[in-house]
Amino acid sequence: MSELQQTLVLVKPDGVKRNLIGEIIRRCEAKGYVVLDLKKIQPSRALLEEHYAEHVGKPFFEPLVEFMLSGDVVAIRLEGHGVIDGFRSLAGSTNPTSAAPGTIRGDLGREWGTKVVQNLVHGSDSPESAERELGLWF
Ligand code: IDP
Ligand code: MG
Repeated sequence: MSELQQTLVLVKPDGVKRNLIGEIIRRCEAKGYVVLDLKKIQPSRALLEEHYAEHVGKPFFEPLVEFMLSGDVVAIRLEGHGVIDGFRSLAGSTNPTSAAPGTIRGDLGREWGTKVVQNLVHGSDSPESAERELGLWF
């Protein structure tokens, strides 16, 4: 059985611009997870470079940071038993073209021909990432 956890969810600039903040939070709450804290911010480059440190040096790193700088982001502290894997499951796989229908990325996302894939949300991928990322954003 999974323990009570918190994870960092981000609604990326594409989700904010498309007015999908409510729909994304609705799916989290409908699943039974609890929004403990939430804020809409324009992140700094320094925060984004820390947040995405694992991707430094990859070809999509700079486009990813530029994309995340292109508008407001909503940061959510989400709580529930097993929420780290559970939110990743709600979000769907990274590429929205192949993400399963029923998921946030599968139902609401698509490719737009951009250098970095725009896929609406971020979710922490492990307890270590969740602790690190929540510390950065909150
Ligand atoms: P995740 O968001 O599903 O955890 P990561 O591998 O951590 O995926 O990548 C971070 C973000 O970088 C993705 O959500 C996506 O926006 C972008 N990205 C990842 N891999 C690629 C790629 O191969 N091409 C373009 N963009 C990518
Ligand atoms: Mg990731």
